[in-house]
Amino acid sequence: MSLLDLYDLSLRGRRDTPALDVDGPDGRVRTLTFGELDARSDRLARLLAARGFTQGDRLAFCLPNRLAIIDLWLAAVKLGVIVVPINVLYKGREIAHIIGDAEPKASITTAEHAADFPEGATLWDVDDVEREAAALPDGRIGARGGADTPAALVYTSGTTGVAKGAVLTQGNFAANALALVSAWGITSSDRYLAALPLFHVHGLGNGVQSWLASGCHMRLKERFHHEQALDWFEAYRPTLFFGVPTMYVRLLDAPPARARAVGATMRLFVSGSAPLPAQTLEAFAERFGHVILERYGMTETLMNVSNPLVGERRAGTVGLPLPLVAVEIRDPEGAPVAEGTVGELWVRGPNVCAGYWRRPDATAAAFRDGWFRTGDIGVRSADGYITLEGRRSDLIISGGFNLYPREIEELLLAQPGIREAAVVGEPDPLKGEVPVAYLVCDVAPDARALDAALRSQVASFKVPREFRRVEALPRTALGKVQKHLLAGLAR
Ligand code: MCA
Ligand code: AMP
Repeated sequence: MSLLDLYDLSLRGRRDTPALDVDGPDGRVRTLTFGELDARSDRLARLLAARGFTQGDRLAFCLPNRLAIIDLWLAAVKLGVIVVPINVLYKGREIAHIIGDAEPKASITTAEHAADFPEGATLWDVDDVEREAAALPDGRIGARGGADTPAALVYTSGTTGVAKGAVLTQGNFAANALALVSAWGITSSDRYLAALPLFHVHGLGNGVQSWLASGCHMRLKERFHHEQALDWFEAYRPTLFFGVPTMYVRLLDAPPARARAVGATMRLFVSGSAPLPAQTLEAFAERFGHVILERYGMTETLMNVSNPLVGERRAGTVGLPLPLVAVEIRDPEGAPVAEGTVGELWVRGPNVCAGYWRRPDATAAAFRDGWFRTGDIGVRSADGYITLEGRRSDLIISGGFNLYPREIEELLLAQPGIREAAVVGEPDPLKGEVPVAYLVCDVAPDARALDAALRSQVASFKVPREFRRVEALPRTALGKVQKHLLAGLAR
């Protein structure tokens, strides 16, 4: 099945129905129908084709949430072009890696982010592109792809400190959309408030795909602003919201009466990308009158497991496998473990990516006999609920954004006077975890200078909250740093 066939249920089947509200340049809300979105993306597809794009070419974007991302996503699907989303918080070296690896034919961005792109990258200003496309005729062009046609190359921070591109196909996005629409009961009557960034699969793979597959209405916000979020809920009266735990912690600041009123018109709050603390789920239920539905996924697999829409949403668990997704819990040798035994989650299904872009070694290491090794550690209860207990790698998730210590440790080691560095995640009530650095150095670390040096090189969520000096890093006999022992050491 081509993704366009699925989208056409909305783009053509609901042509005259209002589809999307965005903030217009004049500050007023602008409403577009599915038919208008179809025509806009036809025009953009025509422009891309005229500029030489054909099936399999990569088109990168580094943009805050705006209509242009919807246009370019649909245009790319229509042409079989592969979209490469780039986090707007990324700095020069992070962007240079993606551009060097994905080799996009062009990248669409704003003047603000253009300076962070490497020399030689072909950059197109988003406003110029939109203006030029608007002058072209609509009507479908291009080759509609199939289930195996790559649709996106989404970079995930690699354990080695080097991000790898997960090749997500049209079939992956379609399977994920259909699983979520059926599991979460999403219909054309829903109103989805979208504040997750569209450069990650939570916003792009779940939000945008569920919207297009169900033909519901979407209100797109440029980004989540916690001071304004409650006003958005009141103004738009959504029935559906997808967020990371940090957003739910922020929403708990809502005065009780306003929270109840928002809850009264909502149908479903979904949380994912990081663990939702049981206390947050309980406090939210108390305040908004809704039990948040927690689910689990990853960039490489889109969504795997979800608490049920109807039935018990069990705090601290991520629920049961989604339709068409098989989940097994296995031991380090790859053998399935007995029920109630902790092991690594392996998944298989039409949601799992085709592999890593130009990384046969990494692909071979991640897959075995069609199963994908998630690296997440968990346990399944007698009645099938899965609880995540940790990760095989030392991934840190801060506010729903992922970082691997190794990348930051390498940058710290390049700073003068630092002899050894270890970065670990520390619990934080708002962000879930924040990175902190333990340093062996010649003189007391200058936190401000280190902060500034790192901030110029990596996204702000990767910069350690604190720099703590230690005499030595605790190591095993084999020299591996024992990160769990670090917290007691700082002086
Ligand atoms: C955060 N910042 C941003 C954005 N988000 N800047 C521009 N655009 C954004 N979208 C920056 C702020 O400028 C600030 O930078 C810092 O982050 C904290 O911002 P603040 O407003 O204080 O944020 P908050 O209220 O704490 O909320 C943060 C957040 C953000 C909005 C919840 O963490 C977020 O959008 N998280 C979602 C990430 C996500 O979509 N993950 C899914 C990955 P400074 O520090 O310089 O001042 S996909 C995944 O994990 C799998 C597949 C899955 O299961 O979903
Ligand atoms: P990413 O690399 O951005 O795709 O992040 C995927 C990772 O986020 C998964 O491998 C999990 O470790 C984590 N994750 C996603 N959803 C949840 C959840 N509900 N609870 C705990 N961890 C989660």
